[in-house]
Amino acid sequence: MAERTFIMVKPDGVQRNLIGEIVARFEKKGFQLVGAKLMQVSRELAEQHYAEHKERPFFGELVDFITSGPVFAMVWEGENVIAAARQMMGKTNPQEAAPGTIRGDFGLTVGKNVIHGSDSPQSAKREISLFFKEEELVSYSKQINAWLY
Ligand code: IDP
Repeated sequence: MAERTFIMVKPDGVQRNLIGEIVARFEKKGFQLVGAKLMQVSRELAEQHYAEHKERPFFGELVDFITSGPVFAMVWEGENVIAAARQMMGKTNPQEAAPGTIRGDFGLTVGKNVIHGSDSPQSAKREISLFFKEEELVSYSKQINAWLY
């Protein structure tokens, strides 16, 4: 099975009407959407999602921000999608993210950097199962794959 990653348009991206722009970039690259939903993240889910940052001074802000409004959670599939998505997102701090990347094109500050994407196969697996039930993910094949692979 092709690699899968967890991608989330954060509350700032949803408020700024960037869902369509971000989905379009992943579609045009050739990746395949296998699950998506607009949702309100609970504090419990936010704390689980950001567990690795629990000891950081900005943990409270992180949880406040990700629960401040709806997010658009997605699972994308394709060859090397975990690393490719990180490249498409750009560096964590939008001020260091290259133009052409999502954070480079749409972000200004590290706290409101528009998008989250899993940083490894382990975190992809963990985050997908935190946000999605197995039956919410759809496996299917597309004819266009013959022109991509
Ligand atoms: P990533 O989102 O690029 O994987 P991480 O280091 O995992 O970056 O940090 C998670 C999120 O925490 C970032 O996307 C960013 O919004 C936020 N963050 C990271 N560093 C800081 C900081 O120094 N101050 C405030 N927020 C931060």
